[in-house]
Amino acid sequence: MIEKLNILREKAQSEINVSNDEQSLLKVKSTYLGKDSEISSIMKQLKDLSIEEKKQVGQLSNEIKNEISNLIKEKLSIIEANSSKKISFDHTMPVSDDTGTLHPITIVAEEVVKILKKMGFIIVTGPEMESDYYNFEGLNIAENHPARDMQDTYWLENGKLLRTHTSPCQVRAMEKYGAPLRIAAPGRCFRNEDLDACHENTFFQLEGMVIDKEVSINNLIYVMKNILKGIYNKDVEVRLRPGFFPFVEPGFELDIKCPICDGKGCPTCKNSGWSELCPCGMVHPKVLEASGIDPKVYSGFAFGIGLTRMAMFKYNIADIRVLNSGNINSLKQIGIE
Ligand code: FA5
Repeated sequence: MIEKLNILREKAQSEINVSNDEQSLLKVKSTYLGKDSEISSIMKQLKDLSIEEKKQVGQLSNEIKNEISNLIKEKLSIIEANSSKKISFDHTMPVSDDTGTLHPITIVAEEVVKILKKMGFIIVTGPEMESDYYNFEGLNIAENHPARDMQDTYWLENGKLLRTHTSPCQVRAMEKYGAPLRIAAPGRCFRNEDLDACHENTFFQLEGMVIDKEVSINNLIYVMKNILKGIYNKDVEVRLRPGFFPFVEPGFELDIKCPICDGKGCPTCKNSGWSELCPCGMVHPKVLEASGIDPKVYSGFAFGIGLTRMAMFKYNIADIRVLNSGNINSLKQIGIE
């Protein structure tokens, strides 16, 4: 029996060695360790042996069974490791040394987000397909309000619209988190626009909102200055003029001196020398109230940065249409690599 067991041991070892897939290993396992295997039948005959033989044959049988079982486990784990390596390397993938770069708008968005995060803002998002309520009503822009004309909308067959600004994120955030609140919401917006050097039908904004006790215009100006300094790495000349948006009171337009022509006048700034970058203002009490925040306790400010324009000014891109062109050569000319 001892001799037979040793022969079985050798046979099992060599069969495990040549098995290169899970199926053949499971077959080896059933041949040598299964109920009907020769080792099992030897174990069944132990009762007929002398005490001494019983001890020797029993011990050897168990030793061989453990050895075979371990060898099979080891081989299975090698096969598994090799197969996962194969999945992670796809040799059919095209290889290119032209690896591309982040889009200028993405770079600017990430920079603004980083600055705002340092000031304790959380980053939120909202849907590009919005309801009338979040895009207009919840922002104190009632149906038939003339302010709707400033943002000509793409209406969808399901009654929703493509959001015209990131301001709906204000309402969603107030409803979700209440006060106090500090949010930044970067995202894509859509308007039915006549295209020119600084107007696209698809562009990016970044909404910012702070709500707390005793928030003032000074806080708003501090945040805006911090952002501009961080993005342009220099002092940018800005001006604040009154602006009207039904969801802020008072409202302002923050313009920057046109970096394309240095204030001399060009098509990008419509020859005014100034470019509108970021409307802002103190949140209208009606907007706070509609979202369940008590305007007697809390006040706040909000701003909507034109990220697309910010990218134009940072990289001296005179025509906004370059940014949506998907033209890699244009990106290379901008010098981001
Ligand atoms: C708004 O969209 C307001 N929601 C901003 C706001 C937020 C006001 C919070 C007050 C408080 P406006 O329509 O001006 O405002 O757009 C904001 C910025 O988006 C503009 O200054 C401009 O930089 C950019 N922008 C607007 N329309 C276009 C366009 N067609 N193409 C490229 N950029 C645009």
